[in-house]
Amino acid sequence: MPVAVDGFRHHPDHLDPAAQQALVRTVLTLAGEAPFSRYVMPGSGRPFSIDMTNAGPLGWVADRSGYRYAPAHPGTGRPWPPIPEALLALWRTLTGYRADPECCLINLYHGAGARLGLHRDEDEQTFDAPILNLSLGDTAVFRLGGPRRGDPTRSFAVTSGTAMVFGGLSRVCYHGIDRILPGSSRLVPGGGRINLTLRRVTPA
Ligand code: MD3
Ligand code: FE
Repeated sequence: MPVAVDGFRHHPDHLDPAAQQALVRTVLTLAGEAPFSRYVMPGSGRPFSIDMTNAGPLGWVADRSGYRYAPAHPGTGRPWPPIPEALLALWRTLTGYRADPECCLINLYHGAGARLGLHRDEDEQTFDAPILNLSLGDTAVFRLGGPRRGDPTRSFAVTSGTAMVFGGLSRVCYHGIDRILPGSSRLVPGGGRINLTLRRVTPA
């Protein structure tokens, strides 16, 4: 356990190589239906350095007017594809939460410049449910702080096949991805890292 924060659980190698490969294929199939987008940040309009898409009844989207959950893909206008069964099974096992997630955000990190600044996940209507996070492909340097922006932070490497559960206090902690170690895995075709973030959006 590299970091002790209440409610945080870290499971390196939770997914074996065959399960990781199957999940990558599932995600790429899903992205055929709901293509990756490069969102821009509200206000500044600066693009994120990662590509995103979603599965589930509610997808997380960003544009100049803000961050929100939407029932349809902003580009195609079609509903997001359902969250794959394999991911629902992992959610049930690892979180034990009484209701299924409503959003599976899929982040694709490509190349050395891809990062995600320190932030909190706070666009949800409830923080009662934990967040389940799965990493596939290149190793990421993950940073975890406390519930306030100025709190001290720790960084640690997150490798392919890792599952992390953010419940309790950790649910409201600042976190981000400092950088990706390019070429550290051959799992994702063309290189890079895929992160799956499963969230409950509305109260169960
Ligand atoms: C800690 N994604 O999509 S995952 C995100 O790997 C996001 O792509 C990063 O942060 C990624 O919002 C980091 C780890 C993560 C996700 C949710 C959390 C850490 C969290 C919620 C609360 C505390
Ligand atoms: Fe986050």
